[in-house]
Amino acid sequence: MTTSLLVASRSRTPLVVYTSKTPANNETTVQYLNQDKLIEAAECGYIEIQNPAYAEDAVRDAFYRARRESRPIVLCCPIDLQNKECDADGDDYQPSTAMFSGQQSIRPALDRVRAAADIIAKAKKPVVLLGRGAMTPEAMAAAKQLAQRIGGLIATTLVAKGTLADSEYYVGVSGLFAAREVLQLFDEADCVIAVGARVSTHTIAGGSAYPNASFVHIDIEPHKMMGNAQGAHCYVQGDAAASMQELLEILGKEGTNRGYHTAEVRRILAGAGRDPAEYEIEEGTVDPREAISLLDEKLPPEFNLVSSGNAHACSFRVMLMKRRRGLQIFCTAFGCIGQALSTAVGAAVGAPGPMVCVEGDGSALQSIQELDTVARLGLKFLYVVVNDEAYGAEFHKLRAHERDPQLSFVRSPDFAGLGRNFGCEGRTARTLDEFSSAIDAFLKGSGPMVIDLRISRNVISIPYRRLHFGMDV
Ligand SMILES: Cc1ncc(C[n+]2csc(CCOP(=O)(O)OP(=O)(O)O)c2C)c(N)n1
Repeated sequence: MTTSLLVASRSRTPLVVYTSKTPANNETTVQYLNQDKLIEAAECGYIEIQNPAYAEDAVRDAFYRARRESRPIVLCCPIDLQNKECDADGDDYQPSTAMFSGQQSIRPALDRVRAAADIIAKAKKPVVLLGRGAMTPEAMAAAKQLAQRIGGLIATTLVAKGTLADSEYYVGVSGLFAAREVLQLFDEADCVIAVGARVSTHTIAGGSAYPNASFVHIDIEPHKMMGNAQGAHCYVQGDAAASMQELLEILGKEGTNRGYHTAEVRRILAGAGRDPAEYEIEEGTVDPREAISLLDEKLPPEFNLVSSGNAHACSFRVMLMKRRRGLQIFCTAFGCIGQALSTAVGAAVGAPGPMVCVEGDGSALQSIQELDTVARLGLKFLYVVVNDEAYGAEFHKLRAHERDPQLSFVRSPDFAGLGRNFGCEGRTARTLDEFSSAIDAFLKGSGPMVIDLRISRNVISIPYRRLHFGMDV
């Protein structure tokens, strides 16, 4: 629970969590906890109702602050207060939405936009790098226009993966997860326009991506350092859409530079990301690369997808699930595992359309009980457990450091059986055919399904080969 609070806070999720606490001045009671300290450490806000007359305002305040601060606010009504009379009956309650219609879009300062436009106008090979702050329809429309105008490649951060994926110059996630051919294109870049992105060390591959580029960094927050501990050549503080629209105004409609928009780049991108490495696939398991590509092909693009983003097998999903999706969430915040299933349940309730959630077996065991909610709500929900019967990330790291990899083995329960016991349909897939027919059955049905996908431990993902085995792939 505390991990999830921190994850929600780092993900900047507006959320109100209702809780209580043991009676005041009784620290010997068995359930006593210094919870304000815990909540503070989890980087959330805390509101405690100490007077019943304040209860109604406290509720509104909690929602107001959650929306304005874009993080979880824990609202606590202590147990000894719950027996007291509250004068408010809720009839006159005004929700915080009546008082706060959301933040206005902040226009950037003109001198900064001009300085940015100067850099961009000189660029021959620009890359437009989009983060989560550039995922509104207005920002996406402006980014598309900007990339079109300047001949830019479109790359994203991990959490913004899939943004403008329909563009023929979309190259996927920037950094460690990028295909080799894409990294080679980045070597030629002379300008990166990062919008609504932190430009973390992951996004710039520890500083090795874009060796020759000037950075224009556009973000709503005051100046931020990038992952290489450098400030951008030009930092523009402003709303993503508004700043790109201003840039387009200054740059004008026409340009002579084609940048990356050539037949040769399209040819490179069409063949990018193939992994020719061969591995022995153990009996009763599948090659995760083939299975994930199959899943990507079979799922209709409007289906929503939630996936863990930190373990080993997630690298296959990030690199090989290429099609556009409805809602797409990669749970990477705080670098922790075990958050995808619960996140997907919330997202499935909030977002229209079927939900697909993909995570590893180690992660699945941290929150498998959430399947109860999935079954109870009768959601059209596919939970794919990518099962290598190990903490795969640890397995490969132990091998890379020539330590005993068996320490990472986790004997797997029967996830399909667990799914059935929770009230979902359950299938085990040990071959691609079994996986394919399980997905077909899910697509035809209307309820939830768990697929226990047994994958080979021998296949090492490209990011892990790069990062832990020092391979130039
Ligand atoms: C909450 C939490 N516990 C432990 C870790 C360390 N850790 C990172 S990846 C990983 C293995 C995850 O195994 P699994 O979910 O089966 O995915 P795989 O790596 O096999 O694809 C572990 C234990 C972590 N990041 N977060």
